[in-house]
Amino acid sequence: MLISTCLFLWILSTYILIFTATTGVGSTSAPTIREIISTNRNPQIWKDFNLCIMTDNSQKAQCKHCFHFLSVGSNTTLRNHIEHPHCEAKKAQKNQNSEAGQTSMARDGSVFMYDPDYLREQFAGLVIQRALPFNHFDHEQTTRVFQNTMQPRYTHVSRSTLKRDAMKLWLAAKQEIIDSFGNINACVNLTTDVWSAPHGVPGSYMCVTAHWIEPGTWQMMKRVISFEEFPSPHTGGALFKMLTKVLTNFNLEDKVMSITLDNASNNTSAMDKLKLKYEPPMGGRFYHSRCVAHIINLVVQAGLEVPAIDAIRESFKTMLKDIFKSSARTRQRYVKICKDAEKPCLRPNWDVPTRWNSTYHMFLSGLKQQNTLAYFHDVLANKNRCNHFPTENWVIIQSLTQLLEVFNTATEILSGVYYPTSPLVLQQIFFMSTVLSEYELEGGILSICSVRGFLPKSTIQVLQQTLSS
Ligand SMILES: *C1O[C@H](CO)[C@@H](O)[C@H](O)[C@H]1NC(C)=O
Ligand SMILES: *[C@@H]1O[C@H](CO)[C@@H](O)[C@H](O)[C@H]1NC(C)=O
Ligand SMILES: *[C@@H]1O[C@H](CO)[C@@H](O)[C@H](O)[C@H]1NC(C)=O
Ligand SMILES: *[C@@H]1O[C@H](CO)[C@@H](O)[C@H](O)[C@H]1NC(C)=O
Ligand SMILES: *[C@@H]1O[C@H](CO)[C@@H](O)[C@H](O)[C@H]1NC(C)=O
Ligand SMILES: *[C@@H]1O[C@H](CO)[C@@H](O)[C@H](O)[C@H]1NC(C)=O
Repeated sequence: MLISTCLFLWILSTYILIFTATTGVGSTSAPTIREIISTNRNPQIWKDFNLCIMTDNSQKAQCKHCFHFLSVGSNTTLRNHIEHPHCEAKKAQKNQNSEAGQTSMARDGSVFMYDPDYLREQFAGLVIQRALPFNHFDHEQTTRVFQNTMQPRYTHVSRSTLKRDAMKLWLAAKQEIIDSFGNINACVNLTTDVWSAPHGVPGSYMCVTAHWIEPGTWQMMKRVISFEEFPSPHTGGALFKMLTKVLTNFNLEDKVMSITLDNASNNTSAMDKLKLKYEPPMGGRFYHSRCVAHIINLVVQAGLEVPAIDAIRESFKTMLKDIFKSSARTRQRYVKICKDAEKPCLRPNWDVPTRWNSTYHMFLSGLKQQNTLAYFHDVLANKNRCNHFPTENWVIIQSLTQLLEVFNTATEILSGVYYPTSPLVLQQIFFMSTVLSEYELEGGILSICSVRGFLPKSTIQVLQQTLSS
């Protein structure tokens, strides 16, 4: 009883809110309610209506369920509104053939209908989009809160139900893509790579992304169409089988213009097999694209492995470790120095071997606090707590970071997802090779530690080869 009273109050307050909203907004030409007056007209009819005096002094009947205004003149109209029914709220109640009071107003004044199936679909969508666990709603307390405060007819949504709903949504979305590929009159480009799960989780997965230009709108579209376990060994044959499966399942066998992947021999053999099977357009000239970002990555990795550069990186890392990783007290002293000087105190981005951009970001965050780092490290070194970090290393790192910046920018631009990247490749390669040539000509700062040939001429040629392949 208490619950239904609360619910009633809640619905009532919603009504009042909406009511004030609608009357408050009434600056348009339509008259709004000025006063609700009592009436002793035919109570059989008027139990469902309020008799209202409007701002233009006319009288209107307002339906208590759907808030529509009707003329007071016709008893039949009023009766039909409720009994026939024309009233949306009454209709909804009838469709649900349930106890009265289950429909209410939505915030925009339309009729709100509680639909458990719709709710579960929304839950599934929420769980997918926000990457929530399937058991997110699977707790009796959640159920109780929902039932007591929002919807008494809410039923418990268990983990298995939610999983089933999510799978249903996924299948429907997949089918939609498959159907649209069936009808599309355009070429589709695929991008694929193999992804290893983070440590602790076994297995590796292959992800395939599709890009195409939607013929009607000229919009570039992007969909991840496959994310499947791809156990090693990642041989060319296995890769070929996986890709064939994806192409067949997605109606794409005669529509693929180009497939982009890392430049590796396994990938190449798989591409050759696919070419034989599908005889792609343009004699397959564009069928196998080698990922430029991956090649840039290889180039920079090779550059960073040059012993002199590696030594600089290691000494920089050691310097950071002296400050941030030797002891908590040392770190706190450093933080205090930064605070007193009103300078940024950034935690270093430690580099990881597989991502050269982590080295770039480590240098970058270090350079942002160069003065404080250099000062404090000198203090430590003067107390013989660590070795001196040579001042010229800072200069080299500055120069190196500038050089890496152009590669980082190119990688970011060419890794774009929502715009075509192939028209940008030439431009970015031009930027990179220009900067490299400048460094080579100047000899510049890098020659201090005799790292001339940091990136040999051949590297530039490799970059330029990408264009022709
Ligand atoms: C292509 O080869 C590279 C390097 O061997 C590998 O990392 C990548 O995952 C391969 N791509 C596919 C789609 O198998
Ligand atoms: C509507 O019903 C009331 C009471 O039954 C009656 O007095 C009134 O004349 C009716 N109005 C019309 C338009 O029929
Ligand atoms: C598809 O690939 C072709 C050939 O590599 C390229 O010219 C085109 O821009 C690509 N289209 C999209 C939408 O990525
Ligand atoms: C390439 O294929 C060979 C087997 O043919 C496999 O041992 C190797 O791991 C594969 N390389 C990559 C990078 O997947
Ligand atoms: C480094 O590059 C990877 C992709 O190669 C990217 O996902 C990551 O966000 C980059 N790191 C930073 C700090 O920009
Ligand atoms: C791609 O790989 C092949 C062999 O795996 C190599 O000969 C070729 O130079 C590479 N191309 C680029 C642009 O790196």
